[in-house]
Amino acid sequence: MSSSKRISSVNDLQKDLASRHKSYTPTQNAALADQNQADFETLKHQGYVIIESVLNAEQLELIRGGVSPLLDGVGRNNFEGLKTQRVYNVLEQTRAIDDLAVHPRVTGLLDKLFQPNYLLSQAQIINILAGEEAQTLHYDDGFYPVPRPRPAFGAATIWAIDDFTIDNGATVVIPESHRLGDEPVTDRSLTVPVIMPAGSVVFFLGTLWHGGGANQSEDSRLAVTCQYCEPWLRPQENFFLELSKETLGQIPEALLSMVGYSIHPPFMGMVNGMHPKRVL
Ligand SMILES: O=C(O)CCC(=O)C(=O)O
Repeated sequence: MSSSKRISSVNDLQKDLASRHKSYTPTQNAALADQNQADFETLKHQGYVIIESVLNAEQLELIRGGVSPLLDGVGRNNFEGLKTQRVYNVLEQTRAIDDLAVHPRVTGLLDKLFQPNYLLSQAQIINILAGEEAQTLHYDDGFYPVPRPRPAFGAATIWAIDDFTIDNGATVVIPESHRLGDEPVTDRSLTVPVIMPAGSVVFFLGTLWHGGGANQSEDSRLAVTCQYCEPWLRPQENFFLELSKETLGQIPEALLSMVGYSIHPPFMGMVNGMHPKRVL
């Protein structure tokens, strides 16, 4: 350590190193800050918030054009969905969803929920085909083995690229279920469908019970999902092995931080005792 400052506690150490590696902080205007605050109030109460019509038709076409060619086989089990197409390792294959992953309506909420330098846990394309059955209800941060009720360690977005309708497989959620204890929830009568027009996003806490809906229509339902977690947890996707240097050179700075090129002070994420961005 080059600093001559005396470190007497871990807290000092955190402040010392964190001051050298600033967190990524997006700039905010007043209107956006008000929207983020209103969204956050709804999120805290319901466990989810629907943010309508964020993307315009042109943006939707660009996303559809980028992700549709990647759609291939269907899921390996009924949880992934035997009539559902899923694309993993999306960031290595297309730039079409970068803006969604770091959208200010999303990061505004993540900034309030998590510590600085929170991480992207995974990104996926989910295309629910006609005839798919309802997915098993679950909550997304359940693989962190800490008893409930507890704060959310993760959060998710599901972006509607097609309209989400009552019968085409719209995500279903159980309002306020983020407060429940450890007892599994299987009662589907508690669920409500997330009906929203294409270009909208539902943001929910990692503790909220939810699932993909049954697709009883004749069309598919295309969505992009990003999950995020606290900066001191292991993300689901191993971006260090997935993302090439070329990709890392192309993605926005906020996303670079989210895929692990950031520090949770003092040391989590370090490479050879230093900030991981030095490797690049
Ligand atoms: O596609 C959806 O609506 C939800 C999917 C989901 O929750 C999951 O696969 O974990």
